[in-house]
Amino acid sequence: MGQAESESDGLPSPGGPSPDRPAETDRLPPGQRLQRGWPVTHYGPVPKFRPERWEFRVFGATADGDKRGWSHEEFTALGWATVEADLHCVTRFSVIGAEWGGVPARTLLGLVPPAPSVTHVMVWAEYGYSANLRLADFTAPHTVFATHKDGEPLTAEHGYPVRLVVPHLYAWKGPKWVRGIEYMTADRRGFWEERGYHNIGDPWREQRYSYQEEAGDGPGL
Ligand SMILES: Nc1nc2c(c(=O)[nH]1)N[C@H]1C(S)=C(S)[C@@H](COP(=O)(O)O)O[C@H]1N2
Ligand SMILES: [Mo]
Repeated sequence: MGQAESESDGLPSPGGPSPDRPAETDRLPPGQRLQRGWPVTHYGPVPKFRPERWEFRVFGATADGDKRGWSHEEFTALGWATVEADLHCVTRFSVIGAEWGGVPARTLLGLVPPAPSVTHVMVWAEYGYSANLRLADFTAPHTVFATHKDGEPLTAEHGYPVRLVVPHLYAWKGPKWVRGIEYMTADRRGFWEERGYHNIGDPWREQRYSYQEEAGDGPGL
């Protein structure tokens, strides 16, 4: 789980931009290093995409109490946008400067409004992987259900057909192979949040592990 890992091996904190310090470095949160290329990181096997069985579901506390589902064809026809965003893995590498294309999370929220009492969203992926988000993290303008990166469709190992990108949180908060979202009226831990990782996961505050949580950061373990 990494609890034994040193908390003090971070890079010196970046100052302002300078000619001999590339802008990329200024975008590195504390304790992260710049990663060239794009490694594949996940737990478990890569699921096989079966379009005829695939559905993106919205359920839980919707405003009208109904569930909603989109086929792959329908999902890819929803309003599209591009977002420039970095990916910070809690294992300390960061991929800087990707252009993600897909459906902004707030677009989905507009299409299927949550009940007023909704405070959190659980994002569900294949094989039961999940990540919980505060509603404000979910509705942030750059939170996107990505189908493309740098103009190319995602590859299977990077989450095809749909993955979530939440640029301001550690990347485990962005499930690959997303299958649906659940509106919640109280917080509940997702897959890694139940297994020693921080309930919020802000890389700029180095919220890596659940033992760092303070009162109000998450439900009891
Ligand atoms: N379904 C699923 N999504 C996942 C994971 C996973 O194990 N399963 N791992 C997360 C973690 S820890 C990281 S760092 C990113 C890595 O994304 P990448 O493989 O596209 O770089 O995916 C995230 N999304
Ligand atoms: Mo990660």
